[in-house]
Amino acid sequence: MCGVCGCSEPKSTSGAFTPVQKRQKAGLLPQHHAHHPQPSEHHARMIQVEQDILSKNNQYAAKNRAYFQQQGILALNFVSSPGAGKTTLLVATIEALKNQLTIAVIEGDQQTERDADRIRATGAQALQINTGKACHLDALEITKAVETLQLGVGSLLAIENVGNLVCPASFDLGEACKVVVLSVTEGDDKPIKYPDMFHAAQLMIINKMDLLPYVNFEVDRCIEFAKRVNPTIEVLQVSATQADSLSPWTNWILNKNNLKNV
Ligand SMILES: Nc1nc2c(ncn2[C@@H]2O[C@H](COP(=O)(O)OP(=O)(O)O)[C@@H](O)[C@H]2O)c(=O)[nH]1
Ligand SMILES: [Mg+2]
Repeated sequence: MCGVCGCSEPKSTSGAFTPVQKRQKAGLLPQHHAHHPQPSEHHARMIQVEQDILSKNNQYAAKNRAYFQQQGILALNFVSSPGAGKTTLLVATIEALKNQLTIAVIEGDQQTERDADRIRATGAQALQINTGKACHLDALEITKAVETLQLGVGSLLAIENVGNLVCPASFDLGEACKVVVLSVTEGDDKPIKYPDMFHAAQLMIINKMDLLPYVNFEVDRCIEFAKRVNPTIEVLQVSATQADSLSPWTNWILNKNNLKNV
């Protein structure tokens, strides 16, 4: 649960203690405050904090975008729930395109260097950002990562966001577009359950198509749901583990890469 973006305290519906209450009981937070904000006051403050965070983020995102445009770098922000296959897809994409395009990757995970190691095994540059408690990457983290990476003019920068279909939708990183990866094992109703993410994305990749015969997932219904929240969303169907299924996706990238120079 994110401690940064305003979604940090869940409502307890079961009567169980919320995380704040647990920390209060453990003596890690004060139990009593001199001033208890009224719910409306608290809500207004939360909105103000969220607006301040997002406005600051947008300033860094605009700087990133200007830099990417100036350098002819195509930056794509990959979002999905954990395990949808983002890293597998990126590894396969690098293998498929490495003779045509220089690809560098920024990896976002709460902990570990595992995904960056998987990318580096292909020979591509990768920089891991561990977000700790936070459930998304922000634009300043990308600014700093780009200062560390040696991105060539005209290269592709793939940003793998933290696995989460909620918060990364709100954070512009300066990317050309968000690519949402949804695997068939997650259910075809995710676009209407997490509409902000599917609304924010330009492309939905339906992944793990090889598993379609074994799961209850209707591709047409999924696409209809996605278009309900985002009528212009593009859709591709792939299996990241099957290289011969990837050409619609690699063509999409090459086309996007050419468009940025128009
Ligand atoms: N069957 C199948 N498994 C896949 C596919 N893509 C990814 N996986 C598996 O899904 C799991 C999670 O993949 P990963 O790339 O780590 O997901 P991420 O958390 O979105 O980066 C791994 O066990 C992958 O091997 C696919 O197209 N088909
Ligand atoms: Mg990953």
